[in-house]
Amino acid sequence: MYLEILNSIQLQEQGSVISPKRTKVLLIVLGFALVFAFGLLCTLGILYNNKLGDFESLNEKHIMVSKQLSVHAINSTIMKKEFKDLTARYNTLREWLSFYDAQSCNLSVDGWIACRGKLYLFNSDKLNWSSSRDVCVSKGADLVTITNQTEQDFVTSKVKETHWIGLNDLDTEGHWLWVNNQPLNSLEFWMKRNDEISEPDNWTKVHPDGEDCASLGHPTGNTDFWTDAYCFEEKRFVCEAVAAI
Ligand SMILES: [Ca+2]
Ligand SMILES: [Ca+2]
Repeated sequence: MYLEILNSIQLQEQGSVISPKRTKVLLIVLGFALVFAFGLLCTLGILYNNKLGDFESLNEKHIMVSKQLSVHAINSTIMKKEFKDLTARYNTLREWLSFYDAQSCNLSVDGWIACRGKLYLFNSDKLNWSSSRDVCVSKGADLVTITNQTEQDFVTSKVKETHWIGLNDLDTEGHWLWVNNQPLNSLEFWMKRNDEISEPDNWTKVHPDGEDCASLGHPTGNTDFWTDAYCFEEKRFVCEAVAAI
């Protein structure tokens, strides 16, 4: 715009003599143009400074978050290593305890196995849960209660197929009680399924009452976990007694 005005003046100077009134108008227009251009430059400068401030602020946050992420990554790596070491030590100790049990748990009278102050009887007869319990009680014992990992490892090491244990939710669905009336605590060994419902699933497809008695293992699978099953099913069972019989 400024150049156009100058060109206009030059052309007019070249072509004819400019009147003072016209010159004054042109100077006023030129003045406004300069003021407008200056204002535009100032506005752009202010906008630039604002954007620069925003950028610097974002840059500081970016650096701070990057540092925090680095710290978390380092902490995560350290925790993973600690967890791996802990797992290795746990498995070593667990194997040692199993080995110790294998050496120290001895066959006692009438097929009972003495282990850690308890007596266990692994019955090969197949009975429903209630009758299994009756047999145990008749021997001064009860169905086994499993209260720690070592006991779970010991019991499962002795069975090759599913066995009844002393756990049920016969009175209240989902409220599992041991035969000594102790509720099942957080230590449990229910079978976990990744893509299906885990045990206990109170399966009702075969019988509408669902499954209310716990057993070691599954009729078609391993025995190192628990499943709930129909109490009328006939299975082998494990008796446990605290005192010598
Ligand atoms: Ca149930
Ligand atoms: Ca089940």
